[in-house]
Amino acid sequence: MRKSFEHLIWEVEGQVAVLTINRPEVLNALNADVLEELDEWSTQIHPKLEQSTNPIRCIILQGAGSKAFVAGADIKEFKGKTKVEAQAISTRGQRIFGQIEQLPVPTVALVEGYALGGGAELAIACDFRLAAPNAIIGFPEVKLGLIPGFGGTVRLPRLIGYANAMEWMTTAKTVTAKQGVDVGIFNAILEQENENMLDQAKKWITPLCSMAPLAIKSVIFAMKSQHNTYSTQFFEKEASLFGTLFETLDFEEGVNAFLEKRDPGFLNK
Ligand code: CO8
Repeated sequence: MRKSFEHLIWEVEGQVAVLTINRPEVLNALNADVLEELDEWSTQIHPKLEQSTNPIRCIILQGAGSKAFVAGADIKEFKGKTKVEAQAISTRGQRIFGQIEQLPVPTVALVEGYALGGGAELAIACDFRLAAPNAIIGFPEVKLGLIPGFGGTVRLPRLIGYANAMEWMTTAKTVTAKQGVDVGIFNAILEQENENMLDQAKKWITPLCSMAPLAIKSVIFAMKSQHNTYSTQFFEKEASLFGTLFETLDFEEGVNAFLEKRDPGFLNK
């Protein structure tokens, strides 16, 4: 595997590996380069994790800094994209997040600060989600005249139920750590004030790392094979609708409003 990435930090310490998305100046937003690196990383790490000599028992995914896990896809790269290009990016992101979802060891998203849009979609492609006290998770795409495009419309309803998912994605609702635990999107809140979040996350996964590795793999495999019975048509529909919205005036207005730091005025066009 590539020794170093530009925007990803990959560290293995004993049984636990940590992948850090490292663009804190833009709240770890996923631009084309980050997606490329996530694609490379997830493709290359999978066969290594399958090997019986592999020491890694759990992977923690986090964002650099305490302000954000990932604040979504990089909105600054949206401008000027055609419907076809946007659909292709959506399809690619869906595939990459699918690769992450299919990794053969447990994955844990450590959510400090914002996990929004594509960031929330990355978190829900992981097996577990741990919330820092400042965690905020949600799907604000409709504020940009968009919908989730990296599998969110498919995965979220399975995780928090149809009605909740519908409400979140149509109202851009975001929830706190406590609300997120109540609805089941977060497994736990890391609440020790004097200890950093990563150390607490490592403690949380200790039971996972001490169980029989082959049994854990089998649980994951059994659960994922029933949970991931998504129809490819669902993803295709999401990507197609996502792309189509790129040709609307509401999308143009939503993105301009974000970039100009003002509220959007939508036209229904
Ligand atoms: N993309 C690009 N830049 C971002 C993003 C983002 N998603 N989020 C934050 N930033 C940048 C800001 O522009 C700002 O940069 P600058 O200093 O140059 O102005 C910097 O990060 C710090 O952010 P703020 O100043 O805005 O920090 P605040 O604390 O005031 O606000 C928020 C934090 C609430 C998180 C705010 O930044 C925000 O609303 N961000 C956008 C969140 C969002 O809408 N995410 C969803 C994006 S759409 C998506 O993810 C779809 C997934 C499928 C994509 C398919 C691709 C084609």
